[in-house]
Amino acid sequence: MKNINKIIYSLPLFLIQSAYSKEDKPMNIIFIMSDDHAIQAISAYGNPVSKLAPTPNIDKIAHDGAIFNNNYCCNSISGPSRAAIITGKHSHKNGFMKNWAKGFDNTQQTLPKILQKNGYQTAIIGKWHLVSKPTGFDYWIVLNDQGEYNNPDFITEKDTVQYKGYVTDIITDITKKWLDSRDKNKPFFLMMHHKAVHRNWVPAEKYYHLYENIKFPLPENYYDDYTGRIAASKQKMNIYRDMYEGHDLKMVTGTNSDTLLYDPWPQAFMNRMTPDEKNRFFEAYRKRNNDFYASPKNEKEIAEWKYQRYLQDYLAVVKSVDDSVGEILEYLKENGLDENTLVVYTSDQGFYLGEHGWFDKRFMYEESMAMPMVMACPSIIRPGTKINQLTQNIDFAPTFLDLCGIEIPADMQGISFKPLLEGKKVKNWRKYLYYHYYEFPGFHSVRAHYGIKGKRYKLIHFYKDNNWELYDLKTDPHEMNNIFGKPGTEKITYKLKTELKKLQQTYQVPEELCR
Ligand code: SGN
Ligand code: CA
Repeated sequence: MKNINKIIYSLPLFLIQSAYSKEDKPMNIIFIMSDDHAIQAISAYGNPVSKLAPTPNIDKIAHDGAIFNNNYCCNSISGPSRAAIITGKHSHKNGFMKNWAKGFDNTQQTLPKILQKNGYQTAIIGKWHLVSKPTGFDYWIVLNDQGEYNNPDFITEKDTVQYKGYVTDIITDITKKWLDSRDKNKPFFLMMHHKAVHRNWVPAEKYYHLYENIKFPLPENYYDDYTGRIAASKQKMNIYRDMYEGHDLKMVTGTNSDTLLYDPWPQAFMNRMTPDEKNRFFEAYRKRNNDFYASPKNEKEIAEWKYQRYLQDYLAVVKSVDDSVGEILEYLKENGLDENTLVVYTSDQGFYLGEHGWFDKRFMYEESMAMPMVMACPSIIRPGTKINQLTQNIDFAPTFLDLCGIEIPADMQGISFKPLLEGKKVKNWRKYLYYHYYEFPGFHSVRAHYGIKGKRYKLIHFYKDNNWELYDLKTDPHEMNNIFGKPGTEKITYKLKTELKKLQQTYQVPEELCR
């Protein structure tokens, strides 16, 4: 197949088409990625929270295809995860290590560029977040930085245009229009990147009330005191301490007030709404906001009230993303594209929904390092496939190339998991993943760290302060008990440190980035 592709893509298009037998028809890929969508908020993963706020369309992909149960990012933050996805390389290799970095070097080799060279039509619609201009795409229309929920701006090669409406719906509409107008003689690779579910979690108007009466279960470690975990004790991503009451929690100054409490970025929120939209927004939250002021509350009650408000909004935002996935699946079916298109749903990283008392991500702990991922394609994936091996975002690019029958460049660091999708047994699949977070100082004050993750144990090094953490995920799945240095852990610590060194050598992590 590799060689066939090399030959046929150097032929004129009409010859390419006739050269493929029906089975050999090149695969299309729709890569749907949202932002900050936690595994806990996807019902296919079965978490109690998601049972109260199900995602039937994302679940349908899992049901018809594969669900990844051990899929992780290499650096839990937006730009770096996106750069790892399109390059198949760890952050230090693709150069985009922090959101606050200078722009992504867009002259380097990327997945869309390789696909484009091999006859694919490529497009990106939605969040880009790599600062420099998207390259390797025949069509691109991207949000400005994080983008806005209401009446958002979109940037194209030519100009910046404000669209009317709710960002998730707009991205879906633009996607369907592009699918309609694309060159139907070519296979396509489409990246559809939602702004949702990113902070500050503004639901679509039709969903303002969706979960207002639902009480979500409080994580058992909501009141974590971070004993034995120094970096965790120094973060600034606590729901009850660090969330902005106006901007994030939509709290107002008093009974019947239409003035938000602290909102440092009105330009990205309130100022995007028309006066009528603003009125409807405050009306929708009025009863709940008045109820808050109706009786005095102690600290604990406020902390739990904030948790509920956060989840109600977050999950209402998820609902629109799930609707969007449903629309795309429907579109593929109606247009006969469902058999030969790989549909992927994932998120740029995981997210905290109150575990450890947190929102946001960045830490190598499970909730933020894990990325949800489901994918379907009837011609290659059996319904109900479960992938339990350790996979990582650096694997996506090599896997997609492999699925398209295109040679994987030797300098990509990820591994193709195509055989796993096909249900094949793979001997010697990797046992450990490498992780490295760099953005400190930065938002939420998470110290830089690197580490190694196996299925059972995780070793983390906060290298600036030389603090180590070790977790046994089997006995301590919520990573509350740092056992580094405890009697009985000598052997596993030695083993993990040795494997960690090996990974740093294999991936060629420069020493100066580890101190
Ligand atoms: C914004 C958010 C932060 C978030 C970063 C990075 N603040 O700065 O809470 O950690 O983005 O997120 S906000 O109030 O402006 O939304 S990322 O997903 O893009 O990496
Ligand atoms: Ca993100």
